[in-house]
Amino acid sequence: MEAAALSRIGLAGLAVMGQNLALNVAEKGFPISVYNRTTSKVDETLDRAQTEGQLPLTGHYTPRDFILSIQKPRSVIILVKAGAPVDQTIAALSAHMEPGDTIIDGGNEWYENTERRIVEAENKGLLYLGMGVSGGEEGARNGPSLMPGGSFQAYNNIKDIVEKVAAQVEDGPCVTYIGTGGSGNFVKMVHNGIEYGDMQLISEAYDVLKNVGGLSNVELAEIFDEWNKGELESFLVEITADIFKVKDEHGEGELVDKILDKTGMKGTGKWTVQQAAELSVAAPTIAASLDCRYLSGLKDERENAEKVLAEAGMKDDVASVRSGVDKKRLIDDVRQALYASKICSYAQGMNLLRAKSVEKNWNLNFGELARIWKGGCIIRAVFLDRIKKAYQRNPNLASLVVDPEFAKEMVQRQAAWRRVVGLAVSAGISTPGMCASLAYFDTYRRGRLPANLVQAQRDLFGAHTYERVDREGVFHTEWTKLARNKS
Ligand code: 2AM
Repeated sequence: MEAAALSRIGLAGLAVMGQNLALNVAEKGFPISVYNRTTSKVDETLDRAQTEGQLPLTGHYTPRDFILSIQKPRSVIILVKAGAPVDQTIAALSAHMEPGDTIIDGGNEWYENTERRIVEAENKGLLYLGMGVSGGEEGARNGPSLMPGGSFQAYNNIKDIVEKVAAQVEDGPCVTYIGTGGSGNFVKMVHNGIEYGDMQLISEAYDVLKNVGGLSNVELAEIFDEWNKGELESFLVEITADIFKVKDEHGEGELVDKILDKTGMKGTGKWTVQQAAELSVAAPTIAASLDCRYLSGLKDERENAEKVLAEAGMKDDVASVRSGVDKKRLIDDVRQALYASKICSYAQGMNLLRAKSVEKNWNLNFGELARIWKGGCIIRAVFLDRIKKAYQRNPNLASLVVDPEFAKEMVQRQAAWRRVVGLAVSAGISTPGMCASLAYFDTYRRGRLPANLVQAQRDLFGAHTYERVDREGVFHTEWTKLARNKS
């Protein structure tokens, strides 16, 4: 093959994300080679490249032909299922690669797998990136948010490509070099955890508006459309408005009411909560959203519990709470509660990232992370620009909650937030995400907590000792003796 015919980059793994990302790369003017274990997907992608604008994309049917069709130093993106398939694909492709070539895993991979593969690649002289890709099918095709971590040299080799392929916002492309090791995968994992939180909080806003406010789907669509013009403007709020508008083709009313209330998941939310626990970082809103997915899965048990508790005398208080509610005020309160809850959820996600960054020496730039999430990805939102600015004002910000701008916003919204949570509690409508965020806020902002009592208990039964507020040192007290033998 002549040198001129070589592709600039390759992509292996042509499921939905792979096909769309490959077409995106080609459309941005970078000739790309594609490969898939099952060759029919290569042909499918070739067909799409033709019909979607005669894009510069060539299909290859063996790992060898695929690799040899790429110009050196080669960069190859892999988009296959996380775990063993990535190792198998790397083995098949790297057999034909040469020192200086780069492997880029674009899957939702566990960051430690990436760190292992970085070492394995290094042993062969290969460079490696673990690159988080967010934005689903549409984002992959038209502009995702990209989170590449690993070899800086490897990043520089593809910088011009990823900067064109990524979503574009007013302050640049939604991609940046995240850091060394598995940082790209880790950041993508926390992004997904934050996404769980956002979706949970929106579903709670829906639940309260629907059941406490009595809003119809038509009204909900209007409210979410309106919210999408203000501080809550975001992809998730926008698509939520659309969801309420879709009629059920099999019957009366809207499709949303016919969907089984059991949430699926692929694991990144669980990893986020596990990592939070490992690093001793509180992430209650994200944990609540994960717990809610687990509980949603117990559909039969929940239906049974509803019945058993009704028989035991449980009353439905929704109607009585609803009768006392000013609908207009509730809608405005829920908007504020959602916003304040989101700030706390993002504060948790960012603080988890900071803890990991310190542990791994990744030197993460939180303002940049907020910036590359402004476009392309599922959590894209206008509000991320405010987070970016908060970290630009103070890169060592202890928590978003104490950024002067966000602090003001929290104070302005807290009365509405408390009203919503209070109403939901009295109506028996569970709002675990909003409650978790509010409790996080109220715990974090209090200079004195009842942890003194917990320390006393620990010292009483386990001689774990305690410190005092008024003098230096470590103390132990014979609590029981002093309490019971007063004389
Ligand atoms: P396939 O089309 O040959 O199944 C999502 O499943 C993508 O991952 C598909 O492109 C799939 O290829 C690929 N994939 C899954 N397991 C794989 C493996 N062990 N080796 C190579 N590709 C794999």
